[in-house]
Amino acid sequence: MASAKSISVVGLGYVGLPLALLAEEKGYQVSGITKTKKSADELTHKKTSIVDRFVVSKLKKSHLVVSTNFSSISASQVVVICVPTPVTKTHMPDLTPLISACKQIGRNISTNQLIILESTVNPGVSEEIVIPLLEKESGLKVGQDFYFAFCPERINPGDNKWTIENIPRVLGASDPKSLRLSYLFYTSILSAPIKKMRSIKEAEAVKIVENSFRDVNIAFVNELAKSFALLEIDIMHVLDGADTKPFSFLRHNPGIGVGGHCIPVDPYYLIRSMKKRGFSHEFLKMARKINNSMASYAVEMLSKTFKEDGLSLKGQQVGVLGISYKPNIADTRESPSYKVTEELKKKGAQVSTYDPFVPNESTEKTLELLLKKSTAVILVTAHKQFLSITPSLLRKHNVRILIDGRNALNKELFNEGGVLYKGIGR
Ligand code: SAJ
Repeated sequence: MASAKSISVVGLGYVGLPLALLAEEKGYQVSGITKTKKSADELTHKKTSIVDRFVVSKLKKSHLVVSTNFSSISASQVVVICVPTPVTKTHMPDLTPLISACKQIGRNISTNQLIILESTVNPGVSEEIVIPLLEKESGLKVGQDFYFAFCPERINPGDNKWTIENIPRVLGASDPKSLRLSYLFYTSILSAPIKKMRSIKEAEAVKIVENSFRDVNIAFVNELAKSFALLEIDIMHVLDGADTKPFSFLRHNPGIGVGGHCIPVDPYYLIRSMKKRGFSHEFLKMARKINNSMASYAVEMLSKTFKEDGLSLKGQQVGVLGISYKPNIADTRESPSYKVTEELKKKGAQVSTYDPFVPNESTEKTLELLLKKSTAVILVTAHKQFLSITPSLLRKHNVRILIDGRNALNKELFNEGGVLYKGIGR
């Protein structure tokens, strides 16, 4: 790759855009390919909804050429595929964006090119779907005419410590030359260590394992939260205690649900692909069930709290604080806020929403306007702005109940301040 001068990045979202900007910073000529003319124009005019510090600063100075046209690929030595691999509403892996990109790439591959897949897929997809598609469309043979590697992305949106440049990576390839070329490419742009796996399948499995690990650990504390609530034990205090153990305990926190494009999605890739092979991932499925139950658990908690006052949730004005899935970013994918809103409406509540990072989906323009309209609020996303909410602010607007879906606020302060506080497991 030392001789490589130009690369193409297919898919310029949370994964592709930082990669394209980093490669440009390292001296590559980069052409970006995106799905719609609208997003191509926005990026060409240096506009993006991604709030990542690296992206915002680099995009302004970049000479990135962005189009929807795949023909630019033939002039690149390296093509990196970073298209989304979501799941459908019924949690089935949705490979259509990947398949459509591979068809177009296959039609534009030139010999000796290195094709790298970064999108998360379950073990086997590269060799059973992606490579055959590239070979079929191009008439070329992997390992001889072109080269292929899989390097799962590990972007952590909003994280300024672990960035695209310093997060360690794993790499798997279909043959020694593909492994060598892809290793050379990544070492030319990353400062982080790169672990060479023995096969593509192993590299595909690494990503699924690390995100399923997180999902099951979150489900573990979510189940504990439900049980400790009945024991009137504050789970956050218990986790503070467990966290004093300097080894073999990795803290996770209970919450109102698991959102994002990775954690709630990746386990389904393994669940679905292994079901086809006759194996049932009971543990992963149970973890998904527990995490998906937290939104209705929080709404049920609110309903019970009104009932304790002889009131019904039906007809109440409830404010939902936060739409995005994670604090201080605008990404709403798989956010539990949608389930919370749906469950509230099912129980007859009038719902207002406010998220400073997602104004176009918020029903209220400001926090004050939401509080004015609400008798109770549910915090779904621990945005910085919400951490400064005080009992007096809620009382000023006659908000009497606070469901803290992220255990982000001070329980004692609100209870002593005349607002009924309920957390998740506290
Ligand atoms: N969540 C909990 N409890 C926790 C941690 C997270 O309920 O203890 C919820 C969050 O509120 C959010 C969801 O889970 O709704 C996902 O949170 P996340 O911090 O895992 O955020 P992501 O989706 O940005 O995860 C990324 C992932 N990075 C990649 O997939 C490349 C993930 O692998 C990382 O582990 C994670 O960042 C991280 O460590 O922060």
